[in-house]
Amino acid sequence: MMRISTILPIIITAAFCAVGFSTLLKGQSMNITFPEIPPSVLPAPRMDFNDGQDPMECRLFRTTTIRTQIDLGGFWDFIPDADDVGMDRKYGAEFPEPETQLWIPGTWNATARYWQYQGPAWLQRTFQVPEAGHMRFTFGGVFYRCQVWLDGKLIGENEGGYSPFSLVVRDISEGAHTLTVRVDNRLDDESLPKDGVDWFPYGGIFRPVYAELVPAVFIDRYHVIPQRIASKKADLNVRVYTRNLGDQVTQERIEFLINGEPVYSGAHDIAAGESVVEFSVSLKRPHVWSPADPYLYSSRLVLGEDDQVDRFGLRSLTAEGYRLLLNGERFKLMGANHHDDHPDWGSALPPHIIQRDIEILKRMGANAVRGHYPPSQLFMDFCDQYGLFFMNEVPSWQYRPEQLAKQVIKDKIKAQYHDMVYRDMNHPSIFSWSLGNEWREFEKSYDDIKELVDYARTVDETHFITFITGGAHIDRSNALVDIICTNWAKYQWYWDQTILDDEVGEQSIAQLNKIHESFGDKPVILTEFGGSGSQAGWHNWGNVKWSEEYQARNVWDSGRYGLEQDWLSGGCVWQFCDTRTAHVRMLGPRLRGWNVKGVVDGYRQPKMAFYKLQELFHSYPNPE
Ligand code: ADA
Repeated sequence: MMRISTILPIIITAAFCAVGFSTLLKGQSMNITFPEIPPSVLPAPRMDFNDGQDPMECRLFRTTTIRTQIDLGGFWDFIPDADDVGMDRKYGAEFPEPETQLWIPGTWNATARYWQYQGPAWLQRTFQVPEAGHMRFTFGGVFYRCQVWLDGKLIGENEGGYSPFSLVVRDISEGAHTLTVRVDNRLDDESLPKDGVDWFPYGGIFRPVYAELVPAVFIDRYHVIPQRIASKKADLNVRVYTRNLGDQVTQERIEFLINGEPVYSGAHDIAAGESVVEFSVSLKRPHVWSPADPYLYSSRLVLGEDDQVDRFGLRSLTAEGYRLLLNGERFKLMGANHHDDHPDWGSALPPHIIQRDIEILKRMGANAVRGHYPPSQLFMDFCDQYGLFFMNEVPSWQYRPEQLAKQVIKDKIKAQYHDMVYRDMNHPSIFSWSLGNEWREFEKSYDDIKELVDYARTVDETHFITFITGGAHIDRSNALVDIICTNWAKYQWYWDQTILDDEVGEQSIAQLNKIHESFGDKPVILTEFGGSGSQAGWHNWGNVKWSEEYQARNVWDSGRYGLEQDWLSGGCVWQFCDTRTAHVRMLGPRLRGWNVKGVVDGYRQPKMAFYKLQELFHSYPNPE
């Protein structure tokens, strides 16, 4: 038994501790505040007319009320093919003994076993078709090259990881079928993105995959394109992309509904193969979309025996000299660069992680996000719904002039650009389309850039078209685009003696100001600002490289400069969260093989820079 003389000191110490601790808690006055997420987005607005759940979790709403849909997500048999023998051995028809099962949507690079694997791999699953008919298979994103077999027969292939692709199979029978996919995540000098890109080339079927029974004449997609938005009326053009599997023109009735109300009905000839049908509608007293009031319209298009549901929003984004106007009012963009990346999920971000990222961005005070490639459609739906603009881009990242001069690369840029616009036209959150990022010595590539911009203008002229330059470098190619986008930081990161040096800061500012001197009539956006890495939790008194202090200071000084200049229309911090980077970047400026320039870490815990950015963004309110 313990004697009282022994336990008394313990009791006294414990009592002191308790009193001391509670006093400490009471007296605690931390300066960190947590601004609430704007009330307009909590809870997420419900839509009156198309709230049905998407069974594939591909969208925030159900995209059809007619088609039978089959979710092809789940466990697929998996085998890597490091010796690349699967084609010769006809794995498409005779799948070998699998090594394991992989959860789809998912990437093998997020599993312990295949963490580093880059090469071809094979996946297979069976599924049931409830009734015979024409079947359309849609893959939301397969990185990077793939071939697809149905019941041992090759039905199609695709290159480029970030846009969906569909394959149609006629007259599929009722019952069990097998889908086999070969995926290869090796990149090279002519891939898009190229080998050595500064993010991880996660391999796999990493976005939702599903099948649908479609009639012989069906809707591939439709775009609602605002022509004129005034306070009393908005004029809209509806463009329907149709597929007719027969070989004759057929006549079909088209009905169009907005918020459940029929607004158009007409008969249209639908040509065999792929074709486009257009009609116009108008809307009284339009409710415009903005980050402060992200109002969405619901719509449904019926074509004969098929239908599709989608949302759209109405907003006008224009430039008046260097000023950006959103719905006629001055607007500054404040955001973060976002990669599809998470230590546990890799590039296959599940819906709840996407939603949380969006809520963290809103809490930060952001009204925009930028990506190096199109994110998932679910991400875009969340941007629409929560009120975040998205600066969309194709992953033509840091090509050298010799690469940009190659027709094969330009054609891939054009193809991915087309697919990006085709998928995302209806999202009011789309701010701009970018043809690429930080092309090297891009002044040598004028003719190639002109070819790409000319192409982009044939695809869509209703959004800003741009490309992004590094380090505030500009030349005559910038005159070709609608807004000038540059990546810039006040202090350097890649220099040996990385320091927060005033002289260095003044030089960077002088370089940045040259943009306004040369292109005073165009809006300028800092597409990446403040990029500095920090090891989460590492602090010191000296503002030393890799410390949270260094990062916070560069983010604050670069961002504040950007927001204070009347001629600058805002920017996006580089970057939202820490991200894994390509194998070739394991050493040198990448800590543990990660690009640690996130203002939150990989698991989304805040660093000092997050709070500084939050303070900055919340002190520059945009008009409600
Ligand atoms: C550039 C590039 C980013 C990233 C960044 C960095 O700004 O656009 O993708 O590589 O540099 O971290 O250095």
